[in-house]
Amino acid sequence: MLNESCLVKTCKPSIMFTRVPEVDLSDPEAKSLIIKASKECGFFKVVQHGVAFELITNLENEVLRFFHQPQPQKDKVVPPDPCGYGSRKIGANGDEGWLEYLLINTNPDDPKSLHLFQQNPANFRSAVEDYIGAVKNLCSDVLELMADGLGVEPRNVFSRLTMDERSDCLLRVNRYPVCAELDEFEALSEQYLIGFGEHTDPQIISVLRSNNSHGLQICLRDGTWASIPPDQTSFFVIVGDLLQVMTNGRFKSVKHRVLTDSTISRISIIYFGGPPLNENIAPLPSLVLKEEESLYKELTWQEYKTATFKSRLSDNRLRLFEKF
Ligand code: GA4
Repeated sequence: MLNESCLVKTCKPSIMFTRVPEVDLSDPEAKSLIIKASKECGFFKVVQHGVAFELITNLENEVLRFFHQPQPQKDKVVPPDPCGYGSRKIGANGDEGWLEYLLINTNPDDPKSLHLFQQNPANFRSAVEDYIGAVKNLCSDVLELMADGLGVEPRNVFSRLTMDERSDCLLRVNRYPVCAELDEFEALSEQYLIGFGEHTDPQIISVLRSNNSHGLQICLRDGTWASIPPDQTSFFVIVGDLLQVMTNGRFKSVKHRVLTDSTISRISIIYFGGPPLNENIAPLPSLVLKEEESLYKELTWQEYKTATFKSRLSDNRLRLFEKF
């Protein structure tokens, strides 16, 4: 049965965002395009990214094999706290969505990752590790272009935070099943099923890849929801809360959500680049110009993360950092 709390009323059709900023990483203009997109919508697409398609399809196949197992087999993985296998419930504070997922700490020695890997064939572990290795570098390249484009030094001012061996990064794999009852329900009620409710990502940046399914939407600055056309060969970069703070509000962490695709199951794989837990996060002094004020106070990632995991998905968590 469809759960009413997952349904959202939205106007149909929501606008298709045909002008998604696109950045070719081999283009000398890449850094200025990234800066423009991060300021205007906190979201862009990366093409010519250098990640082998084979790494992506390998992981997608392993993930599908995992999700297609019988439910009791999947339930042998630890429940999400926050890492583990989860279904419908998102976080610990009452949010729900039409999905099942795996949340994995990118440090393979994390006890919960080990547990997950022990439950699954060796191929699963190597597919996860190879993918993380490649996307971690992509994340670092993008963060270095951001520093270059903003003119801040050193060049690794952002990327060192996600490349440290103590960096707190996550890999999330979501499967949004097709809902058979949805077509009829949509037609009757003009309501849509929420796969993953609106939220901003708390980390520095998130790097997302999905199969050829629809569903991802971002909230534009005027408050309209815009659907992102699928592109299974590219990555989408999402600016997170910590980057909004470090750039003193120049970059915007973008609100996004997923509505269920009524024709094919959606698989998305997201790498969340976060800093070490004890890292102090505050606006970079070189980005607080003389005539400007620092908009945010300093917090450690541990403090912000603890508060985040106590919040509801749609809460405005950045308020915790705000000075005024
Ligand atoms: C959103 C981004 C990541 O998926 C995530 C999510 C986390 C979770 O699924 O446990 C949270 C959500 C996310 C923000 C608010 C809290 C925590 C669910 C939730 C209700 C893994 C993350 O880091 O924050």
